[in-house]
Amino acid sequence: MASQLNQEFSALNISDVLKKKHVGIVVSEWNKEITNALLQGAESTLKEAGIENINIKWVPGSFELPLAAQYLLEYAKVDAVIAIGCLIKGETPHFHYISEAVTQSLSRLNLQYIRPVVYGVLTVENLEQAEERAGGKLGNKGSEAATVAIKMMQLKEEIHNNNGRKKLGF
Ligand code: RBF
Repeated sequence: MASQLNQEFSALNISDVLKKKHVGIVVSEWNKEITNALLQGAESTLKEAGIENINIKWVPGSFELPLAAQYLLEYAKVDAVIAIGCLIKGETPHFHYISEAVTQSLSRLNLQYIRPVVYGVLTVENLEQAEERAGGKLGNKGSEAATVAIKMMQLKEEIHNNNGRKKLGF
């Protein structure tokens, strides 16, 4: 079943602007069969949009995603970062602590660096729910995260260029 975001994505223009964009992906090794499927989804969606500059960095677990994202934002050339992880509630009593820390920290990076840092972290009850969202019947949330990154980069271009008015000096 195609997700709403992916349906919208088909209507997006593949522009020259997007081809020049650099996107970072930070991805967690925990539940690697899931995160790898999410990564494949994200990568192929970016490539379909014409984005070839993709910098992928693996981290040990979801808790490490915000710092790795910050490394990319600070030390590499990236216009957006996608964070991919999979937290399974049944497997960790730390679930709430880790998911809250990751969510808050990634959220903060968006505003700190004024660039999209997209949340592609599954927070699910069990492995079955994760599989459904990593290329199963509920789509691929990695692909959706890539669509969000593309949309936000386009939004920035649109507002930044301000329909040409800025160039006229008004
Ligand atoms: N990281 C994940 O990405 N997903 C998990 O489901 C997950 N479960 C964990 C369960 C326990 C008990 C611990 C200690 C860590 C877990 N982690 C998980 C790893 C965590 O994100 C981080 O890599 C480590 O805590 C080291 O900072």
